[in-house]
Amino acid sequence: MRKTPTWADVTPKAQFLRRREVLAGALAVGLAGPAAARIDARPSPLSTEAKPNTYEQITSYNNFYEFGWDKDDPKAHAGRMTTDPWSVEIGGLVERPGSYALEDVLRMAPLEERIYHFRCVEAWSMVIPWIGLPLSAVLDRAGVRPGAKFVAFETLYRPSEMPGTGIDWPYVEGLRLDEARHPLTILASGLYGEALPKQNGAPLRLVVPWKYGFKSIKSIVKITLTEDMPPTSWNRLQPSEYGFYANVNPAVDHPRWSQATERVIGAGLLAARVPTQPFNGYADQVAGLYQGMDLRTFY
Ligand SMILES: Nc1nc2c(c(=O)[nH]1)N[C@H]1C(S)=C(S)[C@@H](COP(=O)(O)O)O[C@H]1N2
Ligand SMILES: [Mo]
Repeated sequence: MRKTPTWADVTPKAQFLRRREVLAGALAVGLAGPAAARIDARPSPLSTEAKPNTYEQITSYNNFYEFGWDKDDPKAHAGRMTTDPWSVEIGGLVERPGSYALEDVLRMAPLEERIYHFRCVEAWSMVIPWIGLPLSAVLDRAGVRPGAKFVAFETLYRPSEMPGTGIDWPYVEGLRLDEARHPLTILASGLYGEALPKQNGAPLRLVVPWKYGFKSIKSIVKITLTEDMPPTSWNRLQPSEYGFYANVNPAVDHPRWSQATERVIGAGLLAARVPTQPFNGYADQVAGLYQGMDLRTFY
């Protein structure tokens, strides 16, 4: 049987060494429970200074439609999804296509700076302390071939463990290659120093903090480099409402609601909504990717 990834695989090395004294043996991520597993590693310089939401908030208010339409469905039902063993098939326009075991994917980047505190936004917003690695490191390891322009992602499709209906599964998403290579684009394998909870997309999910939440596809089993723009689930379902790019843009209303403000999860139900920032506050880093594009047309 394949070995469960250890702290050494998913947390910065110094942090791992410090924690080893504390945990005294409870090294396997799968064995360390929520209470045992908090770490306060130094976050990547890409991180926001804002205070992260609580573990409880991050893991009980989710969208993962394979498990139902309500925000509490993923926590209630994702537990039945088997995530070990796990492998990711990397293919298309790459030099080294193949099926990569999760542990090998997690080792594709150095262990420093694995903690990223990123804002995520939808009609609501949270700050989440992810553990992850740059997607670019994985793309480099697979060897992107000339001609590749997009990266397509696919979620596990296993109806026996996924009771959700209403979408043409599997969930698929995509990024332009330069978006995929941007240092803010990570593959997350954990949060708050623990292996990723299933409702958040265990064992490996995308995080693209300047885009609306739905781009950040969960429980990834397939990554394919393509020449053509790949299909995406929400665009396929409702093309007039969801485009390929899905950059956070408060100036453009969704056809059925304003996108100008967000409810900050944890601020209290009576707290005023706050203005949503262009590119979710990451404009300085990513606006250049879209220079010359009309972001009202390419939404
Ligand atoms: N496979 C899959 N990935 C998914 C989804 C989904 O339904 N299935 N929902 C998306 C949506 S709409 C959002 S807002 C985010 C939510 O991520 P979170 O629950 O970790 O906050 O996951 C995205 N990734
Ligand atoms: Mo979403």
